Amino acid sequence: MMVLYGYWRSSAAYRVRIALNFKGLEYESRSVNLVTGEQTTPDFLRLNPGAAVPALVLNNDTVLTQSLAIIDWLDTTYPQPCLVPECPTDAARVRAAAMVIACDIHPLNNLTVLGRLRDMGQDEEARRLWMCHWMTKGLHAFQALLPTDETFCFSNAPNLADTCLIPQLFNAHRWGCDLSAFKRLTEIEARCLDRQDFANARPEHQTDALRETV
Ligand SMILES: N[C@@H](CCC(=O)N[C@@H](CS)C(=O)NCC(=O)O)C(=O)O
Repeated sequence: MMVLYGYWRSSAAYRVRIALNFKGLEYESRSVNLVTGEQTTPDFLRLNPGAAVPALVLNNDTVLTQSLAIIDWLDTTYPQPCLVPECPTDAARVRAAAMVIACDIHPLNNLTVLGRLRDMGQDEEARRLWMCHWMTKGLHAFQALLPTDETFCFSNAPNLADTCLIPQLFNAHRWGCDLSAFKRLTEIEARCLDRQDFANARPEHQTDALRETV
């Protein structure tokens, strides 16, 4: 069985959990506690020298890293149901939206960035404002890329864009960002979280969350 190294609150790992569930694939979850620094232990660095989750270990022991690369591999290897449309133009539009989140917002909001801000003397509220600033900017761009008349981000079924959006909104709620300008996105969120595949991937339903929050 494939093994997913993740952490309940990691939005990048959440993307991969959604993709695995969406495709109905079984996997074993192993938790890497980012708060205690397990991502920097020699054992984990052998899996991902980038010291970040997710990492997916395949049945033949190949290790895949980077959430978008993992999802791309899943979509190529298990094409149905698809996460990226076949038409190259549609695919590029969906990937562009996903990249607003994974490449534009996420690197500025990472744990290492937050740690650096703290070390530079920024207090909790300043760090919260930093997080919300980049999320709000990115979510405006993301929302503007979407058609306005679809049930999910780009069509009547979720795809890669929804797979990235839902974890990003989890982060936005967690940091108390004002989402009043993103009605279309929060409506999509409600529809996604009504589905079993997305709901089962939710951070609060992961075993490491249950361990940490009791
Ligand atoms: N671009 C990477 C980002 C991975 C990443 O930064 N993961 C975060 C959790 S969401 C992490 O493990 N951070 C560890 C740290 O900052 O020390 C991906 O999409 O997989």
